[in-house]
Amino acid sequence: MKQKILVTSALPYANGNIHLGHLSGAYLPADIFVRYHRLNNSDIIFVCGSDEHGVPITITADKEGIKPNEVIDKFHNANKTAFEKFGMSFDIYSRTSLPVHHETAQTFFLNFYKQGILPQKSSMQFFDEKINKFLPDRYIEGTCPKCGNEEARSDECEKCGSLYDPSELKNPKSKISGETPKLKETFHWYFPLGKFQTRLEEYISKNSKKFKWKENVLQYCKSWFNDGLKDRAITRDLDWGVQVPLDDAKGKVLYVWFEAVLGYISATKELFAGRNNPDEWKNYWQDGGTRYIAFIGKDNTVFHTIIFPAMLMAWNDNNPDKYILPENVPANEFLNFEGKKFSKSRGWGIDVDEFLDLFPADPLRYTLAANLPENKDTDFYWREFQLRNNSELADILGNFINRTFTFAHKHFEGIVPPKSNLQQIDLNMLDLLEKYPMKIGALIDSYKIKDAVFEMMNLARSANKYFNDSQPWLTVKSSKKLCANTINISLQTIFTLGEIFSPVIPFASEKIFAMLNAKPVEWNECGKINLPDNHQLGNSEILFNKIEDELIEKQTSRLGVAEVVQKYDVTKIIYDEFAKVDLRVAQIISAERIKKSEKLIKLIVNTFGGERQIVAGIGKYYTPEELANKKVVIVANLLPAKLMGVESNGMLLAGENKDGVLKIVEADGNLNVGDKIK
Ligand code: B3M
Ligand code: ZN
Repeated sequence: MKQKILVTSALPYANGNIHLGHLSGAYLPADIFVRYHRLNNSDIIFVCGSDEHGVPITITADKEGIKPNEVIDKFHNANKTAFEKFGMSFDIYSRTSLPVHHETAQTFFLNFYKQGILPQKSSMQFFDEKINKFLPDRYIEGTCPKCGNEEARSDECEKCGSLYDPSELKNPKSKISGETPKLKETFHWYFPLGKFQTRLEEYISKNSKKFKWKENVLQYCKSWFNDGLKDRAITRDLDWGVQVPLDDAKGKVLYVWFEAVLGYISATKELFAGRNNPDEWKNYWQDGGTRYIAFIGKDNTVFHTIIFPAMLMAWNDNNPDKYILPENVPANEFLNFEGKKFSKSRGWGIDVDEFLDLFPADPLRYTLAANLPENKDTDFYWREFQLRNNSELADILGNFINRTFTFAHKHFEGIVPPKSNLQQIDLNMLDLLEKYPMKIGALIDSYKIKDAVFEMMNLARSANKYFNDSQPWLTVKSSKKLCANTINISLQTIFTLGEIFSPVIPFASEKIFAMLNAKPVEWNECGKINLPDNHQLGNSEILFNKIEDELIEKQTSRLGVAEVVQKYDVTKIIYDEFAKVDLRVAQIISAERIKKSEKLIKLIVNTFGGERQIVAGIGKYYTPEELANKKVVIVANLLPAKLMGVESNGMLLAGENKDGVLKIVEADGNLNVGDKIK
C-alpha cells in the first residue's frame, strides 16, 4: 500500500498579490516536498486556495468603492495564475467563498454548539461611531499592555506575541477613521481552548519528538502553553464572512481564522467532487494511516499547532468519523528583500507575477530554495539571484548537460553509446549516482530543503569533475571505447540529475527528460543505470541563459538598492566563487628587497608545481631575513602581474591587524608545501 500523504499550504488572503516572501514561507518548500513524494511512490494530495474572508478584504473594497466579491475574484485569479507560472503543483487551488466551505465551517460550528462547548459571552468591543461599525482587531492600533509596543492590535501584539482583552489596550485609535473608538457591548461565542491544553501539550510533545518538529515551532508553542490557553471568541460582528448558523446571530460571522483552517478540508472535498469521487476526501482526512503536513509561515503557527488541532479534537470527541491531526507543521521564518522587510506601500519587494514576466521560474525557485528561511530569516538579493543562475544553474548544471549532449550528438549519432569495460573512474561516478537520491530524499522528507538543494548541485559539481577528469576530448581520438564509457555514464548522470533536481526546477527537468527521450522513474531507482545502450536521445537545447548585469541593475536601480547590493557583495559570495581561488601552502626559499621600493619584497617560494616568484607588499613589516623558510599561504592561480617591473606569479596572504600592521598568514606545521587550502 502506498503511503497516503496530505499536504496543505497556508491559504493566502485574496486581498493582495503573492510576493517572493510568501513563496519562501509556505509554498515552495511544500511544492518541493510534494514533488519529491510523488516520485517516491506515495499517494499524495496537495491542497491550497484563497482565504477570502476577513476584514482587510472589506476595507479594500470600501477604499476602492467596489464589492468584496470583486476584490476576491481579482486576487484569487491573480494569485492562482501566479502560482501556476511559478510551477506550484497544487492538486486544487480552491477558495473559501465557495458553498462547500461555508457548509463545512457551519457544520463544525453547529457541532460544537450542540455539544454545548461554546460559551456565549458579552464583551465590550471597540466601535467606530464615525463609520458605525464594530472595529475588528486589526483596525485598532494602540500600545501593548505587556511590552509597550505602540503598534499593537486590539487583542494581540505582534512584537511580543501576547494576547489580551481589547479593554487592556492603551491609547486605542481606529485605523479607519483615526478616531478614538468607544467600547460598546456585544456578545460572541467562544471556543474553550483552555480545556484542550493538556491534550494539546501531549499531542505536541509526542509528535514533535517522533517527527522532529522544528525548534522554532516548538518554542513558540511552549510559550503559548506557559501563558496558559484561554477561551477565544470565534464569531465577529461583520457582514462579510461565513454566517453564524443560529437564529440569534444576525450580523455575525465566524471569525476568519476559525473557518479558514477548515478551508483545507473544504478544498479537499472540492478536489474529489471534481474527480467524481465525493467521499474520497475522508480517506485522507479521516484515515489514521495518512500523514498530514501543514506548511506555513511562522506568523501562522498558533493557528496550525494549537487552534486547528484543538478544533479537530473537539470534533473527534463527539463524532464517529475522526480527523487526523498534523504530523508536522514545518513553519518557516521570513524572507526579507535586499536587507529589509517586504513592503507594498514602500514599494520594497517584487510580486511573483511581476518577477515571472521578467525571468523564468526555475532560477527563482532555485535561488529561493537554496536560501530558504528554515531556521532564521534570510534575504532575497538580486545579485545572488544572478549568481545562482549564472554560476550554478548555467555554469555547473547546464554546462555539464550541454557538454555531454554535444558529444553524444557529434560523435555518437545521438544515441547512448554502448559501454564496455568500465574503468574505476566510471564506477566511482556510478557509486555517487546510487547514493545521492536517498540522501537528498531523506533531507527533503525532514524539511531540510536548503541542504537538499546544496547536495543536488554537489552532484552536478562531481559530474563536471568526472567529465573533466575523463577527458573525452582526448579519448575520442585515442580510444573511442573509453570515450563511449564517459558519455554513457554522463548521460546516466544527467538522468539522475534531471530527476533529483525536478522538485526544485521542474521546468528544466521536463526539458532534460525530453532531451534524454526518457521518463522519470521512481525516486529510489533514479541513481541506477536507466538509459539502455543505443537508446536514441532527443534534441538538445540550452537550459539556462545567463542573466546580464544590465537586467539586474535595472531592478536594483528601480529600488535604489545600490548600497544594499554592495553590502551583499562583500558579505556573501556563493561557494563556487570561493572555490575558484586556488590557495596553497608554500615555503619561502629566498627573499630580497626590490630596489627603490620600501614596500616590495621579491620572494622565491616552493609550492605545488615547483618554485615560483612572487612579489609581496610587506617590506615595511618584515625584513628579508625574517621571511626565509616561513611556510605561508598563497593564491596560486592569480594571473601573472608586474610590480615595479618585476614579475609576480601569485599573492601572499597577510592579515591586517587593528594598528594597520600586516602579518603574513603562516601555515600550520602539519601542512606540507603544495597542500591545497579550502
Ligand atoms: N490567510 C494568513 C496569511 O495569508 C492566512 C492564512 C490562513 S491558513 C488557513 O498569512
Ligand atoms: Zn507586546
